[in-house]
Amino acid sequence: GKATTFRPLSENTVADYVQSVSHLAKRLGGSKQDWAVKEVGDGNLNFVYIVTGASGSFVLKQALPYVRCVGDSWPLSLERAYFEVTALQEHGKHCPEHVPEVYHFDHPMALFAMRYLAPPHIILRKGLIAGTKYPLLAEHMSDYMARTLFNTSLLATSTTEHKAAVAKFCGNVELCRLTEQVVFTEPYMIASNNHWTTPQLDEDAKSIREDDYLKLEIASLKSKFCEKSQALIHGDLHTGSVMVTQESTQVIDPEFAFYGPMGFDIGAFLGNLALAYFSQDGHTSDNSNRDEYKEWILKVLQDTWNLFKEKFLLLWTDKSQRMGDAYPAGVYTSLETHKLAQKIYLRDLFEDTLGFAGAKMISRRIVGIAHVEDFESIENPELRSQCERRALNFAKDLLKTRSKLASIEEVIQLIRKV
Ligand code: ADP
Ligand code: SR1
Ligand code: MG
Ligand code: MG
Ligand code: MG
Repeated sequence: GKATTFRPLSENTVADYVQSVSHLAKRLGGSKQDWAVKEVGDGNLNFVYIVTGASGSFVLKQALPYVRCVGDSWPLSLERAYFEVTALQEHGKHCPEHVPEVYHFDHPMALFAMRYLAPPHIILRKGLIAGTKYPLLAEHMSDYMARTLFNTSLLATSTTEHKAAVAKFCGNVELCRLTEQVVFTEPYMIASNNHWTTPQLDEDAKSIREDDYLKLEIASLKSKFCEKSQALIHGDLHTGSVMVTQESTQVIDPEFAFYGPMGFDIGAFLGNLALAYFSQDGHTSDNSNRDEYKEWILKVLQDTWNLFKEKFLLLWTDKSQRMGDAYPAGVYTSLETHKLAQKIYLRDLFEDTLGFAGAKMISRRIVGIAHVEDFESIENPELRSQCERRALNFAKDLLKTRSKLASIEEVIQLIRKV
């Protein structure tokens, strides 16, 4: 029967577990002997199994009480599975087109089952490394971010609802603290988790640890990350958390979800696009010219922000959607005040977005603990470090000049200048 205490599964025991949950077994069809189980987890934290039967399939994801890529020396709460499921369901309510459906949740086992995103779905980061274009990417990601962020903010909800939701997600403190540690703290000090392409980037890493102005920018972003309960954010929205085909875009892996600043999600996505851009020169060994592809990445970056802004404002302008306590209709009666409020809100959000984009790029991805395949797959360390240095310099510029950047087009100009 169903377990009531935690037990880690393996490829060998998943089928027994599934057999004990009749609605899951039914989804697969046939019986246990016909089911195929394959562990495919390539993330840093969890175990992911694809389970297929005669007439159906699903993905089963289980959290273990530690960080997978480090081992049991770094314990991590099993409750992350609960927060991941809760966020998938909440975001799925607002944006079912871009969030996989959850079929099953077993709280004591810290596991859940969801829709299997079958091939040709591929992790976006891998598609970007391969040089594949996704024509609907900006349209879909702007849709996902505008709807999930707007609808979980005080622009759409009452303070009663909002406070209850904030309180619930405060329980995800261990994952928030992991981000505080690896994004906002360790890259700016000597820490055993840090690593980089050495010796090429030794001086670059040192200059980050000695840049007082940069550290103060990071301190204010860290405060914002910890204090600003603006919306239910995904919390780990890099290009490894998005699966794509030419027609479909699906956002997975919101285990870091909590009520935080919207700019942390938008910045994570845009920052990771910028990392993909700077890594392209390391992926020309197949003699493919990536110049046109680099332009496409910049276009996605630009379109994603501009479409996000347009869609977010459209939601805010629609009276039937504007039920939140932040701007009571009785107070903001004139169209002019309403427009001014929107302008200021989006201006602040843009600045947060650029700050978090820079912080994410620097931190884990170049000098911190968790690097990205975009750069790691460049075998030649000279070439890799040149790409990484440009990304690092852009990120630093972004952090320091963001308050003066008036549009995403100016950000693109900055990228081109590095
Ligand atoms: P982690 O939390 O460890 O990062 P992820 O949720 O990112 O785990 O999943 C790890 C990998 O498993 C993904 O990169 C993807 O290849 C695969 N995966 C996860 N969810 C699905 C899904 N619903 N359908 C197909 N593959 C999936
Ligand atoms: C131990 S740091 C692991 C990183 O991988 C997760 O997906 C998050 O991005 C986290 O920062
Ligand atoms: Mg992941
Ligand atoms: Mg749509
Ligand atoms: Mg994860």
